Amino acid sequence: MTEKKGLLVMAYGTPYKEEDIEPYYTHIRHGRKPSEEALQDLKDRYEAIGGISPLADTTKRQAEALAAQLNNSQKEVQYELFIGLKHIDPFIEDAVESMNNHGIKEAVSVVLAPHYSDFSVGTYNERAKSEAEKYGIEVKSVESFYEQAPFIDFWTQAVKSSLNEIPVEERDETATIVSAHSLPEKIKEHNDPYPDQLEETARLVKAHANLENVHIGWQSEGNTPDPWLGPDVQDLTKELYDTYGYKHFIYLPLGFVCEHLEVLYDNDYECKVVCDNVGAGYHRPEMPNTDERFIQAMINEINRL
Ligand code: FEC
Repeated sequence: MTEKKGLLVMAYGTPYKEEDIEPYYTHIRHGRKPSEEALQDLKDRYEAIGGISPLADTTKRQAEALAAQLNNSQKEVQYELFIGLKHIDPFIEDAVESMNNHGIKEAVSVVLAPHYSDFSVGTYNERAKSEAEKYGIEVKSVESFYEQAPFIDFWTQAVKSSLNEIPVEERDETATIVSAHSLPEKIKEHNDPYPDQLEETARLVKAHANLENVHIGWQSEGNTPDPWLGPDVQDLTKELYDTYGYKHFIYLPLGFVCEHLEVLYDNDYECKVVCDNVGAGYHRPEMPNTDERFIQAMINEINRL
């Protein structure tokens, strides 16, 4: 008989309409309302990418692709999909409650983010597990999938597609900037694996794509007084241009898994402005979205639980 399990897919979440921006931002800030100025700044960034982010729709498509590919890959378990978001409804807790209403007793969970930090994936998993305990649901969680061969293969092909946009004679004068969302530097105090995992991802993509000039940067840092992991991708672009005079920059924001505000604004607008100012070419390949290799990377980790 086929066993039934829950598949809890967790993601950041995004405002569905303009009125959602304030409560969403307040939730990100742990209940503290943003100032008028900070709120307007965020509204302006959403406006600049077309009003709302494609994240809500892409998260749904990614979760559905994962459920379908996972169910097609084996016959022993039938996975039922539940989506839980970190900062907007349906929240992670709503998804777990829904699993209980559907009679789920065992579940696997995955966060749509490749690298582990106690600050990011750790908090999603904790919220899922503590809610599941209330209902007696057993949840096994994927912690990361950045090392999975299909994931590295996706980014290897992606960087090659960007290199192909560059004239052959200028490829040696091209820098690849691998990045993830910055986090407060204090994560290093308890040996959080996040910075090392990004470094390892960059090493693997560099080796597989046979690249020369690979640099690691951090992006989208928060607006708080404490220091954040750096260098920031914009500062790094300027520094690299001043030092090496690169003619092209390829951005691989591979700590994210689809096009959303942090990629469409922080890379495609802000980094492009820096490239335009120094007269260098800006390149950013398509993000994983529902690519089969990206989905397979998560399945491989689910199968190891
Ligand atoms: O497209 C969209 O609408 C939403 C895109 C979005 C993603 C995302 C992913 C991550 N974040 C991470 C950490 C932090 C920390 C703070 C923080 C703040 C924001 C703000 C917005 C926002 N984040 Fe986000 N993040 C996205 C959006 N994030 C909007 C608030 C305005 C701003 O600072 O720009 C700082 C919180 C604080 O102030 O205390 C920390 C991490 C990820 C990647 C992993 C994941 O997806 O969970 C880490 C997508």
